[in-house]
Amino acid sequence: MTTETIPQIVYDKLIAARVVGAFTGAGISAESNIPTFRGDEGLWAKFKPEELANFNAFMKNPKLVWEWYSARKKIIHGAQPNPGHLALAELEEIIDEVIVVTQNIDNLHRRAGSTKVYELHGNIERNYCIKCGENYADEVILADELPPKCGKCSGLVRPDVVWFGEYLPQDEFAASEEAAQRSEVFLSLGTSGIVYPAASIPQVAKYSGAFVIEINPETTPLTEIADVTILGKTGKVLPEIVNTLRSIKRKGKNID
Ligand code: BV8
Ligand code: ZN
Repeated sequence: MTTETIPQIVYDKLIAARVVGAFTGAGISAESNIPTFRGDEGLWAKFKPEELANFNAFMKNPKLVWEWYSARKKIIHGAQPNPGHLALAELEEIIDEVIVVTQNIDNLHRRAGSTKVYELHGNIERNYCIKCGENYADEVILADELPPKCGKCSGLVRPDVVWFGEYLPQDEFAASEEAAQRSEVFLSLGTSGIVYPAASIPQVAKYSGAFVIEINPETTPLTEIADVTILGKTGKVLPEIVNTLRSIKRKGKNID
């Protein structure tokens, strides 16, 4: 079912659930003024992912790739969690267990207060030397000329994100699959659902019996497996859902 409003079944399923999983993409951070990847104002509008978010492009032109990442780091450093991130974190006060599986590298779920977050595509606030593995914080990186070199072995330093053609962190991915298998309700929030193997996570939830709720302004390939697709922005729909759940819980408490 695709709808612009929040159907009652969403509340019925969430209020009865003990374990809720959430799969998030760049769309949940759009209202924090972080550009998404696809769509006309998206990051990829100006160039192809292949040109920048991959290791060969990095080795061919590390300065260009670093200019793109340092620009994104600055946007992300200035960004705040928005009402969508905050509502997802607040859900932990209502549901026994909430697990967030994110494709995003902006760290906004943790900054919003979510306590169980798996980052499938890494975290832009972390960097490491490709030669000796030494870790570097952004403050050090952004103070240096680009591309940053390792202080220990003068190897090239890269952002700790998963590029196209690279494997996802195995432990994060396995934990995300396990969470999807346990979820009674599974939310797909602000993702175009086209990047694999990440986009297989909502499908694992579905085929393990979860009730799947998608929140996105447009339909996506994941709409096919969603039980309900709410066509809207997460910054508006999630707070509405959480506030209503809270009042249902309160009423329930008053009744017994
Ligand atoms: C890999 C990090 C194994 C870097 C990113 C099948 C199986 C396995 C792999 C593949 C496969 N088919 C193809 C592949 C290869 C590739 C892939 O999936 N390509 C796609 C493009 C077809 N996958 C890989 O390469 C992966 N690795 O497979 O390793 C392997 C190893 C060696 C050899 C072979 C295989 C690695 C993929 C990870 C790439 N890294 N990011 C960085 O960020 O710089 S991907 C990038 O896309 C981001 O992580 C992003 O999160 C992700 C997905 O995009 P979305 O988050 O969904 O964002 P998007 O802009 O697309 O959509 C936003 C949505 O939000 C829209 O629907 C919009 O309507 C909505 N929205 C807008 N505003 C709002 C909103 N929603 C709610 N509220 C709003 N206000
Ligand atoms: Zn080094």
